[in-house]
Amino acid sequence: MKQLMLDFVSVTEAAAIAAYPLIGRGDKMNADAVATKAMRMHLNQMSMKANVVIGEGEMDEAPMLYIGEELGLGEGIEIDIAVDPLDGTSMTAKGTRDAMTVIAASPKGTLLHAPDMYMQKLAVGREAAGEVHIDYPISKNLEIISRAKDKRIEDVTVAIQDRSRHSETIRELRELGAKVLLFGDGDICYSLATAIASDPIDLFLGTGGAPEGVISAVALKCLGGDFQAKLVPQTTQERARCEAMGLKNPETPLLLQDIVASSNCLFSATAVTNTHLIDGIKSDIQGALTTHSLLLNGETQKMQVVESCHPLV
Ligand code: VTB
Repeated sequence: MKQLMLDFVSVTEAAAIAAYPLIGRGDKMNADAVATKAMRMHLNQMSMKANVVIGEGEMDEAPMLYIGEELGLGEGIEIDIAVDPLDGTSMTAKGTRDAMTVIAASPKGTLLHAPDMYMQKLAVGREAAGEVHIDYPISKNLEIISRAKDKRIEDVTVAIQDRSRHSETIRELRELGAKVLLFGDGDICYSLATAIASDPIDLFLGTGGAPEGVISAVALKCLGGDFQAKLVPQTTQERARCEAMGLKNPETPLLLQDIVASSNCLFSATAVTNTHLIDGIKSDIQGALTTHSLLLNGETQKMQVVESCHPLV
């Protein structure tokens, strides 16, 4: 896995560079298409046998990087990958913050194979890992975090996506005294922030995309944090898709080990616009680009911030 790390950074860098010209152009479909194409092209040049376990929808819905797609040169290490070519198609289109390209990988058979649908999520850093539970009342999880991090509940910061589906949770968090950081989009960035010691976010809660959830789980695993989830099928078709993938009771809590069963996992993200964690792509006067990526390795639990200067082409 370690040998694939730099290749994975190149994959997310290539996708981010492809999306860069589309910042602020109002065309989220095209931003997604170019990032996906670049990611797929690079993945197919890598010496590996990879299978997309969760990604851009299913084969009939998405032309590329769909669930079940085989990638790589078909030789060498066999891995599962979870992709979100652009966690932030709408942020890229609108020119707003927190858009990044993302990929996560783990040895074959160790990543959750799930449909692309909504997922309820919870993430915390190392201190409260294994202590919190997605089924506990919010008050209990806040107390656990407050004790584990030796801070008052008034000083616990919870990141949650600014959506009406979260209004009850937001109200409850405020009533309990926690600080609520509302963000527009891009929940991978905010969930992994819980495991970065210098970041003020202590807890991430909310319902968002399942691919983003599986990718976040890999990031939290790499950082020694915790991530728990429950799939939230909205229709009978979505429920049937869960069953077809072997998830008979989709609402059963998925603990970190159920989502990522190996610590030999990798995560790479490259910022397109400025994000909560790393800077977006910068261009010099001639148009040469500098990218910033977060590279995580579960085996060493090391976090690297990679700044790359790309030559003009
Ligand atoms: C979620 C979240 C993503 O879009 O999927 C969200 O996981 C979609 O939420 O990170 P809505 O359906 O309410 O728009 C992102 O924020 C960005 O892709």
